[in-house]
Amino acid sequence: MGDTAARAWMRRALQLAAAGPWPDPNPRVGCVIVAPDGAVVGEGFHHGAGTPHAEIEALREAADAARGATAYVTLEPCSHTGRTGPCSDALADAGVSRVVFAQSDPNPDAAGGAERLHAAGVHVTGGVLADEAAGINERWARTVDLGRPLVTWKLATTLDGRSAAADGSSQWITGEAARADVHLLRATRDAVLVGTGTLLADDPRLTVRMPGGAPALQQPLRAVMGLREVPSRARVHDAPGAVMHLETRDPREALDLLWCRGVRDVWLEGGPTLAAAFLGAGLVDDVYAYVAPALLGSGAAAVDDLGIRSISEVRRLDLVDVVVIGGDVRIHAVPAGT
Ligand code: AOF
Ligand code: ZN
Repeated sequence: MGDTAARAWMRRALQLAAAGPWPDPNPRVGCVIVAPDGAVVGEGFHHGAGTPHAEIEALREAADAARGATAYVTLEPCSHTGRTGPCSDALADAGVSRVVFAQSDPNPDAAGGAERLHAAGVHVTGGVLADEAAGINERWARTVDLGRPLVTWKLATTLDGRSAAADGSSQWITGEAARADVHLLRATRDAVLVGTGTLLADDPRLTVRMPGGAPALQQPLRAVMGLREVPSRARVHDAPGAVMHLETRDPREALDLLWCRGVRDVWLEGGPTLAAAFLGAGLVDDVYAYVAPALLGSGAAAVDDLGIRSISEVRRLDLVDVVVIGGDVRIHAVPAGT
């Protein structure tokens, strides 16, 4: 089998994988089953946690034609019984004679499928387009490594670093285009998190509202953390769907509760207290700062005291990109060294 052909089939499997959902507790995986005469007999991709794995979808379509065929899978077929059974056994039982996969499974519970297939007499080749496959599941792999959801902190400030005026009023520091951009980014996450302080002060809805009033494909979970009560009249209850109240002040505990609920990519819009708690605990993975060319001269910063007393202790971040949005600037940065 030529490497070029294997890569071409793997590209098709990667296209299928990309149709899967993110954020999700599971990775995005695609599978193509090809008969010895070069005919595609089955295709599938993983539709998210709790649904059949990509290989199972493709095997169902292939039925008897899987016998003697080659399966191209973007992730090493699993060896474990989780929400679904081991794909390595299903491939071997269906009589697939060769399995080509891209990325080894970084999840230690599921890894080992390659050896299992090999032991069952199936020819196995790994590492074909491994970097491309890893690329589409980069955020997923980081959540597996960290054992917690990723956290993106969003802040809006004036040029002089103020997020609220001296009287506490804080709405509309940035312009409409920047606010629309926030909604687009919120839509790429599976939870929006604020503290009870922000909830009581700003009464946010925490929903995704698309430009022009277009319906959002999916609304992130609305989550509020803190020990104060969430008033039943709060606007966060206006939209359909659940509001999760995380009754803790501990960011790690809040993330554990979200993780158990299947959340993997959190959009943090809390006020200065919550921001300081997450930053202080090293639990911020991405920062989006919207900076308006405006001055307040007094008022609160976006983050409370981080305990830094000297410039030698300054917390540096690596710049990812800077974009002008309407009359404001958006800076994306990540903690140095990530
Ligand atoms: C595969 N094919 O399409 C996917 C795999 O809880 P489960 O049973 O869905 O298992 C989830 C784990 O299986 C997930 O963490 C990852 O290691 C692997 N995902 N494996 O063979 C697939 N989605
Ligand atoms: Zn599987």
